[in-house]
Amino acid sequence: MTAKTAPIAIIMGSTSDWPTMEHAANILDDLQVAYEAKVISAHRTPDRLYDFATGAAKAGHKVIIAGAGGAAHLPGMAASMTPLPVLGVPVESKALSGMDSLLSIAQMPGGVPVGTLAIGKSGAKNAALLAAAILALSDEALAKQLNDWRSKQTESVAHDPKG
Ligand code: RP5
Repeated sequence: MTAKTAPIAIIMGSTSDWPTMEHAANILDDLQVAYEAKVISAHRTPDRLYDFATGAAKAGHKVIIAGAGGAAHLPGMAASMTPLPVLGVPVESKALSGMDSLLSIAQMPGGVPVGTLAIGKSGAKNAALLAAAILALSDEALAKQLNDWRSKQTESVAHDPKG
């Protein structure tokens, strides 16, 4: 059987981004959406970035989740080389608590969009939920999975603050 390319690619600038980006992977596991996770650094491995981004659509990916911290150029540079939607996750940096990452990812020039999420874990989770919602537009089974996930989340919220 030919291996099918995962619809979602999760890319990140460094292995040090994984503790944040694994929250995106966990959501996709819950939703049973296939993904590939790869370390691609805009600065340390520019050729790897070029090869990935220029080939991502042809390879069969549908949405790219890109996480990076500090001078976080990975999502924007990926977006400049692919027609696929790119969701950027600002990873919390040590020096500036992720404000540098957030601004680097959000402040794209008009014409090259990156859908920018919150800094850190919430951003990674929401990037995965948004990526799944994009795929669910043309996938009824996934739309149901996503609705079920949201219902479970709603049910899990306590009424009593003391637990
Ligand atoms: C960025 O630099 C990465 O996305 C990471 O968040 C940050 C620090 O990388 P390391 O020095 O931990 O490899 O490119």
